[in-house]
Amino acid sequence: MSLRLANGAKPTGAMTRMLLSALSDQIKPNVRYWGGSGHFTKDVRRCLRGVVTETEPADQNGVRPQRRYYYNQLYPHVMSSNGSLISSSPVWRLIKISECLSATSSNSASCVGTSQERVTTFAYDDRNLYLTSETVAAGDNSISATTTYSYDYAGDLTIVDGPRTDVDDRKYTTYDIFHRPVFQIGPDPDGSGSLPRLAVKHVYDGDGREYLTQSGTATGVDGSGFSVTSFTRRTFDATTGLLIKTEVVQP
Ligand SMILES: [Ca+2]
Repeated sequence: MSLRLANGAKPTGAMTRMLLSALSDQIKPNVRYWGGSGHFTKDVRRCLRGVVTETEPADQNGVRPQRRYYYNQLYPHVMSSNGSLISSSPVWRLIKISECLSATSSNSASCVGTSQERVTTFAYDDRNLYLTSETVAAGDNSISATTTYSYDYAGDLTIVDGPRTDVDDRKYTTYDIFHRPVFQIGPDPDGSGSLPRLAVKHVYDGDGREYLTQSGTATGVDGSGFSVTSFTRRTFDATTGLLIKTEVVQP
């Protein structure tokens, strides 16, 4: 975006940030989306940082279901020339979505703060602003469920820890040096019991195409002890590179 002040001058860095911040708060006009049958499917309001509200058509009770999106300016950190982490320019991140399980016909947000509100909140890490957790809770916090995300040094998502706390429901993914998923490993189905984890292995050819997808089991969260039970094999035309055959095989 190229900003100009009223006198035609270019704003300074700090002034640009102030102007962009003010502009990003400006709600753009409502955009109404229409389905093929001629009925509208939803109204969407946006500001510069993203969607602000999505409002569906009224149900049989005259209630218009609505999703409300909230954003915050967060500061990624970068390494300075003397080796310390410093705040970089702020960026907008989605931090909350509010929806109503039930609402009144006159106010799509009448549930806010009650058990009838479903609030999804997002948290980000301090350095790279990777998504680190997603919590779905009632508006009065009577119930909540949190999924957490872990990353390796390269920023690849390695562990998804689901909301269950009574069992270990973590899922794992390993990557090759090109950040392509290699093993996807499910939770241990029976804790210390003898059942292995369900696992999928992705195999790529020299052109980066996934020509083999193997399903099976693994004993380790890094894919060790992998045993194939079935696989999908893809064959590509040697001249055009197009997929010409897919085989699903039970060995
Ligand atoms: Ca868990």
